[in-house]
Amino acid sequence: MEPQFDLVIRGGTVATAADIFSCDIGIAGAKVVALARDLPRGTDEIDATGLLVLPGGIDSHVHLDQYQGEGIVMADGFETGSRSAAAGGNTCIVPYALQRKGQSLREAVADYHVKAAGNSLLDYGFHLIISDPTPAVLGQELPALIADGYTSVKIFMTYDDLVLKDREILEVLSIARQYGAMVMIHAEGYDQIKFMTDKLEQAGKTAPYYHAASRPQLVEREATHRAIAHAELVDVPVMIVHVSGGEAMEQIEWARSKGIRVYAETCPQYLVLTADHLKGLNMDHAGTKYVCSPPPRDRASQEAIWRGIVNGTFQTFSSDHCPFRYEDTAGKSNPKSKTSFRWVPNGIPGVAARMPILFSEGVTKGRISLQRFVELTSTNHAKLFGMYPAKGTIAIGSDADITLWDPSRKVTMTQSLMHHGSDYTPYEGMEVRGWPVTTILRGKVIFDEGVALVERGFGQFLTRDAAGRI
Ligand code: DUC
Ligand code: ZN
Ligand code: ZN
Repeated sequence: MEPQFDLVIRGGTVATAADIFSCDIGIAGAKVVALARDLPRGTDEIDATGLLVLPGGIDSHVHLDQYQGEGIVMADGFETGSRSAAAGGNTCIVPYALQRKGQSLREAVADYHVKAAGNSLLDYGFHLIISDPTPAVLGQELPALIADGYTSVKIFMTYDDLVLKDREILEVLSIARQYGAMVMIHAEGYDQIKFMTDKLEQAGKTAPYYHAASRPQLVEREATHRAIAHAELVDVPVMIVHVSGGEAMEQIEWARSKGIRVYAETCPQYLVLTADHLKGLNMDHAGTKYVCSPPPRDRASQEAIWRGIVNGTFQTFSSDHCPFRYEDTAGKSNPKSKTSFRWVPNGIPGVAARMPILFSEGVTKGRISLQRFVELTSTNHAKLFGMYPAKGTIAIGSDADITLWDPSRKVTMTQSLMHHGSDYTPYEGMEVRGWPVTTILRGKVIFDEGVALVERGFGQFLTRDAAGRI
């Protein structure tokens, strides 16, 4: 008789956001079809004894092959970026499709489909970055794209090429409310950053370290407050992304106490890096390896972020993978970046390091439960971005997107384990305990013990439901 299951994962400890239990998992085709002890043999078998069996990681904040300005090239496209994500225990990523000023939003989406098609190892969707909310974008393109399953957008309160005026933010929020999209907001204020940057440069303070000084926490706090006020006025939920410290958190917590629906994301760099990393071991330019926005802060901020991870202020933990090469004139070492921090491309790689860092610092060190880890790294991403329950859990009928995790493996993180296109990792030398050993997407082992087992193109584009609530 033909086996009933194509794959049985046997003997592991299954953890979802809700539960921890011991059972086998029966997979037929791409789906989980049985959860029970002592399942009959499948065509293939994986012995997961001693391993955790987790929903595949979902990283809802990664940048791949994204336009960054003349002469700058992102270090990962969809192939290397998704491979790095798979190495880090992820099965699904949501990068950005960026609209350039003057460009139609549809055209931007089409461009990013071309970049991704046939390249991604992982399933993927796109958030829409709106930089030019013209009447045509707001009136036709955005509503149509949301209806087509692009149910989230990102908007910026800073950067010359991306910043929206307050009135434009309100208009985008209003469309999101009408059609059920989630708006992710980069909350740092344009004018304050410009003012500080000019003053620092005039004082000759141009080294990478001054990137952090040019956008102190109050810049993030002010913009977070303003973003929340806009959301309150329009009466629509928003997500404040890459929250870096206690000051923005206080705004978010205050808003929640008033019943305003604000979601919040944080990232590994705000747990394990500080602004001192931008000093680059006294080799000035090496500090550019850590330049990202918002910048990493200080120990007190790290503690504040932990508080938010533990107490529920944060719903998602994402990498904000935004990779550039260091030894590259199209990356961190572009000629202008030597003249001032102003020109250093903002972003660091982290899609492979995200889950190991949170597991090790959070679960292994006893700060958070395994269920909370699953919620922060997978389930809540699926819920908020319209992919649940196909993604983000282990349940009968869900996609068999599963990460086998060795909770006791000790690993020293190093560049070669990241499988990304950057020539460095900001987490070089960091010791972690707990590591993803096998990544399974729709029932197929795609990455095992450091080796990719599928070709590029295995990943499928996901149209997503309307933004969810948690
Ligand atoms: N914002 C991001 O979300 N990623 C990298 C740079 C930035 O400003
Ligand atoms: Zn951002
Ligand atoms: Zn980002």
